[in-house]
Amino acid sequence: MSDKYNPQPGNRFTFGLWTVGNIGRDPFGEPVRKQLTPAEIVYLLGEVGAYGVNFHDNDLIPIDATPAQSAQIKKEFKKALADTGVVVPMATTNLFSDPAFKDGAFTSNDPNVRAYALQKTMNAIDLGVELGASTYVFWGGREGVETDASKDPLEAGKRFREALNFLCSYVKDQGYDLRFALEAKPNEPRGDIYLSTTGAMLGFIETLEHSEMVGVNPEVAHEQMAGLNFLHHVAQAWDMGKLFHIDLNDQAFGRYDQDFRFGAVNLKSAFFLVKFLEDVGYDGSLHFDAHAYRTEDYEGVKDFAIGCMRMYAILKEKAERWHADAEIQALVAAINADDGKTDAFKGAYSADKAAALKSASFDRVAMGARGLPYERLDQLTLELLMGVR
Ligand code: DIG
Ligand code: MN
Ligand code: MN
Repeated sequence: MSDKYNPQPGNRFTFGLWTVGNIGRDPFGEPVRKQLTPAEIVYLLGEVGAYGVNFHDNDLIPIDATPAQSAQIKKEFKKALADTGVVVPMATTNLFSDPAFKDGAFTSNDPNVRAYALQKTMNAIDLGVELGASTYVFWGGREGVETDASKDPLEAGKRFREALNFLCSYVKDQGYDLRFALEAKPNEPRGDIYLSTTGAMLGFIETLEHSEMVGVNPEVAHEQMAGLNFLHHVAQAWDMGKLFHIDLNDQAFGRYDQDFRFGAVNLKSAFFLVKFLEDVGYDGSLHFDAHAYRTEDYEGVKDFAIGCMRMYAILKEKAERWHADAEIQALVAAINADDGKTDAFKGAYSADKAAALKSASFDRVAMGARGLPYERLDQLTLELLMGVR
């Protein structure tokens, strides 16, 4: 399938090395695909038409690599970037795989682990900036507990804040053009992960010394696995000027973190998300933090990657058609009609407005009796999505 929905030059679609490079290991099974090198993954992304590639430090440089091995890997990776034109918009640190982080990194009860996590992150920030990253993601996969007997949540929050304040200062001290994006998840791999939703992250960011350089990286699956409306979290982040990055994928409610192909489960919510991002003019990376089914070979992995990008392009066109659909727009106008009777009360508070409002009369019964055509609007929206209008 190659048509106008396949990725076009100038797209902002990105994939992590760990996504299309996922070898299919799961808690109940061994890998099903051979490990590709970082350079081979870049060539694969170039072949499918992606704009960018992201990485955890150890996706690129193994934690036990020698300096010579590290130099060779970077040399091959940089050549692949140059050969394909694929760029590196985002980098992040793996603070969740090594056993040292089994009880967290920045929130670990062991001060040596906390210090090591800072050291590892500074080195990973240096690596990300060297390769072109302008956004740095923090996903605290191990920052949590299985039992609250093990850690004081207040102390854990203070440790996390201290680490981020230190790292923000490091970035400013180095003169890096880099912004931090915090990624929430409610659980997995820990029984409970601190700062479990994007909303919690937004509140936490306001407590940081350099909050202006810290935003969020919401992930579809991470709000949906908790049964939350992902769009509402993204809208709140955008409203606060904090939508610095976004992880697109899909997820069935009440399941482990499935990281499915974008739009593969919740087509309707994917549509409203794409419509929102396009309506507000979000111009950051469209990062597919997802991976192919374990059943796939690498041709199937390419199908997965193309499918993610095609789905976004198709839903973007559907959003344009939604805005151009006369019947839909007539309903939207009717829903938002304003008879002007409350104009005197709008805007900032004043004592006069309050007095006038307190003496105003409202027809409560008529307001309650008014029919709202949401069934028809939703049906028309779905019929547009299904291609019958
Ligand atoms: C999982 O959703 C996390 C890790 O893959 C990574 O740290 C982050 C970057 O998008 N997402
Ligand atoms: Mn995920
Ligand atoms: Mn993610």
